[in-house]
Amino acid sequence: LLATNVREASADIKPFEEYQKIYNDIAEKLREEDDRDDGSYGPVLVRLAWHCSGTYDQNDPSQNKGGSYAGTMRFQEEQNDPENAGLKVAQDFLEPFKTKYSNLSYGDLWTLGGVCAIQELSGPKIKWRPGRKDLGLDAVPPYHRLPDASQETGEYVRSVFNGRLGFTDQEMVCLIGVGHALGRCHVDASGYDGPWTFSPTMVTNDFFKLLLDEDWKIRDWDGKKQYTDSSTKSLMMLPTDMVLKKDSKFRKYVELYAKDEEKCMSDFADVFSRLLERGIKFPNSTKPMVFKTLEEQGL
Ligand code: ZEM
Repeated sequence: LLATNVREASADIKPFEEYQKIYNDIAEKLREEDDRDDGSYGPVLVRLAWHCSGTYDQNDPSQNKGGSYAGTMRFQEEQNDPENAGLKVAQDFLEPFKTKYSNLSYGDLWTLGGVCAIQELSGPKIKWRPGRKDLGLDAVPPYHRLPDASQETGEYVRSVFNGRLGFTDQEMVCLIGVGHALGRCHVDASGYDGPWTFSPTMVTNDFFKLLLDEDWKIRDWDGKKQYTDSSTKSLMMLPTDMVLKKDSKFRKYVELYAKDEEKCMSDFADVFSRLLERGIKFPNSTKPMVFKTLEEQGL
């Protein structure tokens, strides 16, 4: 990464125990509030962490480099990016902790929210570092950096994950497939409809198995072009998801992750952690933190 393309994280951070407390607060709220979709706000928190990070562009030397550092999705200007439709729910869910922990930045809060959701939904441990700072309106990244689900070529998906975010084919397959084990599409947000898996509140490698094993047909409806499984007609795939099966360079990793859940989870933990840190340089004094789940603490 080019040196001009990173922002320096603050070395002035709280001790580990303080962040574990914030983690616990978020996890407890996740456990208590089940009035969303399949019973959890976890998936939308993961999507918020991804969308605040996924605007990073390694080739952009300007102030609008994007990434999770600046917390700019708090501004209408970034919320109005059509790809961010529906994410206000996640921001509102986390807002009380911004008030309670007054010097916690939005970037730290939203990325920690994603880490907490992954772990509490039985996912792997995600290493996380604090020190992001809220910046002003001039740090809002331009639109069209986040991927458009209607694009159905490997070239397009690579232009986002490799071109801008700097991930390999294997890393992008891992990120998309584990991310889309969780949650669902909402007609009133993206225009797409339905979940990818039968267990949308559990972090699994099921997306990869279903993508390979099911017979996916274009759904017959008057909504956007999406795919549906022929056997139950209750699951969905986006056009960009289908690319992972059709492009042979992606498909070999789909096959790998469908077969090897352990590798899938450890690769995901590593790449998701790096996604949340795109465009940020942390001081050597800031060591990666690994939080205990509520269950591990007997809470
Ligand atoms: Zn998603 N994603 N995503 N994604 N995503 C949606 C929902 C969720 C794409 C995409 O357009 C969409 C990654 C990559 C990509 C999650 C996590 C991750 C939705 C539905 C769309 C349209 C939104 C709605 O209607 O509410 C595209 C095109 C991607 C890449 C090519 C990556 C990477 C993710 C994390 C690692 C999650 C968890 C959801 C479910 C949100 C929810 O509210 O349930």
